[in-house]
Amino acid sequence: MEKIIVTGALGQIGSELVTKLRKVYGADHVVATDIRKTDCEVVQSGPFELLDVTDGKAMYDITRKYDADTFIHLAALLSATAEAKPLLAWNLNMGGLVNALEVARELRCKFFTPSSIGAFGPSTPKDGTPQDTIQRPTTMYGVNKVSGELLCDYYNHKFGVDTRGLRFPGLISYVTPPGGGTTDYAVEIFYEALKNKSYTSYIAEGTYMDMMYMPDALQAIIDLMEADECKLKHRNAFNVTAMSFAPEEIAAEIKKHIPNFAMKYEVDPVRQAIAESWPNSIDATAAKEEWGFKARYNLETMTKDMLDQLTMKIVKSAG
Ligand code: AKB
Repeated sequence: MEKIIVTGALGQIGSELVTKLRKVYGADHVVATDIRKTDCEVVQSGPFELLDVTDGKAMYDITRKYDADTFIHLAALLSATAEAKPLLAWNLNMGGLVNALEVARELRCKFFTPSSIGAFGPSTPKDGTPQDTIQRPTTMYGVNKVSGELLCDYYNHKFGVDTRGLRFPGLISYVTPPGGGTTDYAVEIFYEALKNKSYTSYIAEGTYMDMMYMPDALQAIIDLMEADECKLKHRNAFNVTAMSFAPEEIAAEIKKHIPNFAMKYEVDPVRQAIAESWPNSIDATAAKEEWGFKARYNLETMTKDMLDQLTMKIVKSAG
């Protein structure tokens, strides 16, 4: 990867990925793009361009202007927002993806886009969900993700584009909050625990979902993109996970650090239904075997680091 374009660069993954890629590959080698521009590190620390991913010509022009050889396409609506605005989700998630794949085909870029545990549905085996299994999601987000996985495979076998992807679980991070996802509770809980010593979960007790701490997710993207192509049997949409927990388990872990932390439940039926349609835990054997995927953080180490980092962030912003 010499010159990398990132779409959705101010989102939850993008804002940390751009910073990490600039450290590894050099600030001038990573072009951040987003539909909005704010006064943040990503905008200030290297090249930045405004880009609406539904505008294929603008996307092509920017990629050509910087002579990029790698395209990382992150811009997308998450599951809960996509369920509230299904047509917008189809147009943005699929329109943006096909534009990005076309740019990668025309300009011969290596390509990455994330899939999700949302690509599975109620008829998928729930525990230890295999890499290759039934994918009949019942959400618009899931329909977008399965279609996206297939489209990336198609661009690879039809046009030879070097497409790669990961099925991300819920991502937990302290830099940029997620927005409109089903797994967002696992991030919100930390902010509320530090601020109010309590959290009201919109996901019910006993609902298990896979999760991963952002540093592991960023390393997984780089490792997959740097992996030897000959070793990849799956190429797109590798299952990756670091932990699986239910709301009461993350609450118990937080309580070890904040003993008077209290958890309440007010279940949101829409997000609960989405969560129940997803696996309890997925199997990442293919990613481990084909390109050496390894997660460093588990529930215990992630919780400690999140609380430490957020505490520092709060102290900094207060001072
Ligand atoms: C969401 O909750 O929509 C995302 C995801 C698991 O893809 N975090």
